[in-house]
Amino acid sequence: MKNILKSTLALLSVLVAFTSCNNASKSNSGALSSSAAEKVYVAPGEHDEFYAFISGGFSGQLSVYGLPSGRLFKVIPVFSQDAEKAYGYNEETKPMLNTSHGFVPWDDSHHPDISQTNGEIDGRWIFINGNNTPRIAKIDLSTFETTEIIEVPNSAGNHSSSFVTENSEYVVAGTRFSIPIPQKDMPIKDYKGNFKGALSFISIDPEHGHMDIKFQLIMPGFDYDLSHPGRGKSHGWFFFTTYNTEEASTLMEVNASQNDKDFIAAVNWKKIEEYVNNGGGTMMPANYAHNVYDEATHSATSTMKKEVRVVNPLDVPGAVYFLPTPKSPHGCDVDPTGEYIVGNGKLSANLTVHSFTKMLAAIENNKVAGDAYGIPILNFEDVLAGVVEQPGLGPLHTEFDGKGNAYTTFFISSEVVKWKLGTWEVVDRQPCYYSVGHLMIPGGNSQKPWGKYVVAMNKITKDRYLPTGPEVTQSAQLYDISGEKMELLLDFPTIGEPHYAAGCPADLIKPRSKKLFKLEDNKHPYAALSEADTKVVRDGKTVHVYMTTIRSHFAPDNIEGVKVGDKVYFHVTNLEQDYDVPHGVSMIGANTSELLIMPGQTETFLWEPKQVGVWPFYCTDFCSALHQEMQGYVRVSPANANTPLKWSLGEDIE
Ligand code: K7E
Ligand code: CUA
Repeated sequence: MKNILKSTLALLSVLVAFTSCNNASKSNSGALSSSAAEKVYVAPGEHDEFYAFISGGFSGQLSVYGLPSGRLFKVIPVFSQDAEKAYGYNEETKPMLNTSHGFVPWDDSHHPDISQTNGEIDGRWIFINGNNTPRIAKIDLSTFETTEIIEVPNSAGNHSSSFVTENSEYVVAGTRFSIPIPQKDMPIKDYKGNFKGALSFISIDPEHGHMDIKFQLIMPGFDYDLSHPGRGKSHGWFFFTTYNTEEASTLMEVNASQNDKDFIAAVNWKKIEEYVNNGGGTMMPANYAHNVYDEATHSATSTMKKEVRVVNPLDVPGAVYFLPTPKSPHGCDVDPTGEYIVGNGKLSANLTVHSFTKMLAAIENNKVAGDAYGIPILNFEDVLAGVVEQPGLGPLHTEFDGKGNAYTTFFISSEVVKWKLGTWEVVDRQPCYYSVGHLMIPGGNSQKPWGKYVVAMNKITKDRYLPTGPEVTQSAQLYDISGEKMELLLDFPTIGEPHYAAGCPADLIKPRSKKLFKLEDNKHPYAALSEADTKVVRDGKTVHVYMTTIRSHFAPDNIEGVKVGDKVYFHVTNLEQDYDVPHGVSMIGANTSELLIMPGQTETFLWEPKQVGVWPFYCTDFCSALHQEMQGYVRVSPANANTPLKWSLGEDIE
């Protein structure tokens, strides 16, 4: 058995190599027609039709592109420090990266998902998961800034996340790795039966989007890989793929690939919500960070939360079922009607599609095939809607165009395959260059996809771009799917490894995009709202500089009386009230990044001068014709000097 599996895996790797070469030779003849070039051409000064938010994978960030052009507009810092925008470096945003493990300035971000109203994308917020130190972040799509991060306790490898229900009631986090709950010192070999997997339902406040863990469902110790919400008729349910139902803890590529079928866990969250609202579940001690950025103070605060509500699925009969699904399924995708649940079995020859209606009937008729740790397992045949026969090798993810078609990526055979819901026939296939992971149709996780384009996100690019040393770019590919046949239009490089993406028409976001922060709304405790308010204040060895910027000077621009060993905080307010006029500031020898301050905003960096002298600072963002004159000096005296504290602008310090 094990040997057979090993040879299967070996064969699969050969196939990867084969298909890649095969594709490479095709790619030369794959030169695009001029009509393809026209379809992606967005003339200078024109706007793209869609936003695409592509996860940064191991960069920990989220990048913003236009479709169809593939142009990169912004990298939004989320889980990783970003010196360009001072995120995680300035005093205001450092608390965003606080966790129960302390300051964690990196994560692995996989699945962005946009908020919804009535099953349609509403363009208010976008959520994304941190996979490594389990977290979910919320980005405000009026500022394109990360405004909230919540850590997920009892979790490890927050992978089946962060998908949003159709009225943004919940954003969901499911653990990839099961662990002891609560954590404790125990032998790894005792995994089976003792480790557990938490599925977390995090409520979203409809007005402000604030996140709060409503409950965690403590499930058997499988790996919960991906998930999607029910919608329409299946609204109120959530579906999670599992693998490693073998509950192995070593040599997983073999030991977690033994069972012919793993499960999709179907969770009736409405039922559990009702149970919890009636006082069900138990509060369990926990320790997790909740970090919130306040737009009025332009500052984040981090609060450690000390308990979480956990629910044992056996206490809520009828709330959780297992649907047998071949074989180590990865993607768990629900079609726009909410009827079909696609389990993308990585090691399965066929693609399995479950029927929500049949699932309800099986539950109704109490047709149960067995149980796993007391959770009922339904019969495979009772819930099966159909199979797509041998569509390709290594299915990962499926999206829908809203016109009755599904599109599945195949990692090993490196292609996107289009098939029909209901008849399960394959109608088209197009190669990917190479080894595609996720794909994205704008509005994909909703009742209303915009089935004009699909973006395939590829793991390997090899010969597609100019070489850049051993590390070559990851890449996305854009296909036109408006016709019967898919047409490859464009390759474009991505930041980090693109996993999932989310997209929507630009018109949903553009009109709400903020142009500046109003100075009169600035409640930062160290703001200087005019040049008259600027000052330098000493408090022991700490010095606070209340500084302003406006084209083209700092106030003050000469400071004396700072000493070696001081902690100097520069609190810099940008007095500009015009669109697109940030100023930057940096100080020689500061052990942190520059600041990039938006109009009306205040940001702070810390400088600890170590050397006596007269040291310059300057504006880092080219803001006017006299940007190069936007500079100043700080005089640093010895630690025991008596130089009086003074500051000025436009006059000599006396
Ligand atoms: Cu398939 Cu993390 Cu969604 Cu990558 S995962 S591909
Ligand atoms: Cu301010 Cu350059």
